[in-house]
Amino acid sequence: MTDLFAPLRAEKEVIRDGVVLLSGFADSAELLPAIKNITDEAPFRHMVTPGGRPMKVAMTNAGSYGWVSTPQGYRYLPEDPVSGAPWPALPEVFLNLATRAAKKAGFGDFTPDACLINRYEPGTGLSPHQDLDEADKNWPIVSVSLGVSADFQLYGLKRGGSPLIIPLHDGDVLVFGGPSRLVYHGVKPLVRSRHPLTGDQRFNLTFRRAR
Ligand code: MD6
Ligand code: FE
Repeated sequence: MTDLFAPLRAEKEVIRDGVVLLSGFADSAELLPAIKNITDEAPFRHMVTPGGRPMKVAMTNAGSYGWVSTPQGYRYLPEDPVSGAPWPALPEVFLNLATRAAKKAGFGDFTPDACLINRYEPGTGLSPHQDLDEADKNWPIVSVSLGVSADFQLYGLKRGGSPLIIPLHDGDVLVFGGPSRLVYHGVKPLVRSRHPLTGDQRFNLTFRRAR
């Protein structure tokens, strides 16, 4: 069938040097069953921050390494500390998507070894942070939004200031790298709404090269 909206959809938008938005690049109907398989093995959990508080965003991981927050700090671990087992492998649909997105965004060959999976409920946001726990910051991060839409906050390389707001919808892919790899960013608290495949929830996948 002809996609009547194809000419209207921004294929690739350079938001700023190193931040590229690929609108509608990912297919949630294909990715959500893979998330279900992963979370059957490694369920979502509310990790505890170094400050001692449970995070509002529920998280889990797939890949050779998984990002964890503990009272002792943030790090990448090859095993899920809850089960002691290795994190579930990156499914082919994940790998394929992350590699194609990085290439399309202009970052060349990218093979992630880690995928952090975030789950947001209405009212849940993520406070501004930098992603600093990966060994080599020359690799980009590929971020995939699924389900309910959210407002992404893009700051600069220093804390503070007023952010650029990027509305992220189901299937949007944001690629972050180069001179913007270390910018501060966050997610505004999720506004209650419904998506046919995720109900009132938003999922986010961030593909990284941890090691
Ligand atoms: C989210 N994303 O969209 C949270 N980090 O739910 C992130 O924290 C993030 O989107 C690094 C690079 C891209 C991101
Ligand atoms: Fe982040």
